[in-house]
Amino acid sequence: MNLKVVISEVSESLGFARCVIGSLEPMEAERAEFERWLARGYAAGMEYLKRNPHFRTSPQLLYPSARSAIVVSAGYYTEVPPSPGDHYGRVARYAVGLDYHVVLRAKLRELKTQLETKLGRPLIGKAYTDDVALLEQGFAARSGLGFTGKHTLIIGPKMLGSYNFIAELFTDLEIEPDEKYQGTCGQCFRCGNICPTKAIVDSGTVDAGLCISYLTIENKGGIPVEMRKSLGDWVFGCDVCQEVCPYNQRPPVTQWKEFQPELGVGHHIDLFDLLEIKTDETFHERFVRSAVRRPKRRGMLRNALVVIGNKRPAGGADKIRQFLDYEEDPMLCEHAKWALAQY
Ligand code: B12
Ligand code: SF4
Ligand code: SF4
Repeated sequence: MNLKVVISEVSESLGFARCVIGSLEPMEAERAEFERWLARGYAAGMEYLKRNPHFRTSPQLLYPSARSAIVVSAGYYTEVPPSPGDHYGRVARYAVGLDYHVVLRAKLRELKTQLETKLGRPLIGKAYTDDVALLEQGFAARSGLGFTGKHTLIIGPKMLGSYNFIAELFTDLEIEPDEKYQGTCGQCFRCGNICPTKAIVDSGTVDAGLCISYLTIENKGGIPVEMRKSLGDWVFGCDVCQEVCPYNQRPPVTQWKEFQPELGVGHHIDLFDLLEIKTDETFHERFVRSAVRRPKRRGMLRNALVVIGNKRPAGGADKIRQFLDYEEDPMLCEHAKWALAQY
């Protein structure tokens, strides 16, 4: 039985776009790049990333019983419908459906179970995606899942593009790792030229502190006044650098129902509705199955106020005044007054 063929068949039948085998050797070259990135201050307020660069680049330490990792990509691309109105903000495509952390880990556990049946023995293994102390892009690139575009995202071969999550199943299977995939951006720098905040600072490096994705999701404070206009209508995340990429011009639409907008928050969120959410509990209940809950009520309402200020929808000024009548958080009140001043 050819183990790699079995793994690839099972992974394909579950809907993963691509599947490769990663070695657990330390990621020395990637660690050097990562440390350079940290030293330039590009991790901004993401303290968890600064804590232990050694660990994030030592896959063996993550799961000591493992002997290799099955590295997969899962497409999440869906078409964006026209906006329902001016008082709606855009959601980045990766978050329009159900929370991918839950979906992907469950699918990887299914992969493990099916492999156990085929191999006729239990596997020691663990599934990871995103919130794991591993530099997933460096790991995926080294394992041949795709190549690193200048926007830093992994671009898959055969026009798979970059609208793909990365996830890993670490197991005790001894398998020969795959080779690095050789792809290139060539002379292109469309992503860097179009980025609204010039966050792609040189070819292949993102200064997270400037990235709309960071500002709207990870950032715990206010959005700097001078950057607010650049957010445009992005209320959660940003896809601009991916939209212009030549490798994403005919992206495969995801076959996974879990990532369809109908099951999640969709491509557009009603900003006036967001302003009506008065407590963290209500916010949590509303977004419990969505990645959009990450910035919490405070972060999401901050974003909504910036987008309202940028788009100035009819009726928005009244909504903001009503909001200011009861809101006590000084950061949110400052954003609300800024938004009002845009009318
Ligand atoms: C922190 C983080 C962010 C930050 C910082 C992003 C960044 N570019 O660094 C912010 C909040 C801005 C962000 C935004 C987004 N993110 Co994010 N994010 C992460 C997270 C948690 C860690 C990334 C990290 O450590 N960056 C640090 C820097 C140094 O990494 P890097 O620039 O890629 O450099 C590495 C490699 O490129 C390589 N490398 C670069 N140059 C060189 C040179 C040499 C010689 C070598 C050997 C290696 C090398 O080595 C470096 C170190 O390993 C990962 C999940 C994870 N656990 O890894 C998801 C992850 C990267 N994010 C993801 C996604 C989907 C996004 C968004 C598209 C979401 C959105 N639509 O809003 C945006 C894209 C913005 C962008 N252009 O990057 C996906 C990317 C999937 C893919 N196809 O690549 C990931 C992998 C999550 C997942 N499991 O699917 N993200
Ligand atoms: S996600 Fe948006 S802000 Fe961030 S690098 Fe890409 S285009 Fe720039
Ligand atoms: S837009 Fe151009 S430079 Fe940027 S990732 Fe795509 S191919 Fe590379």
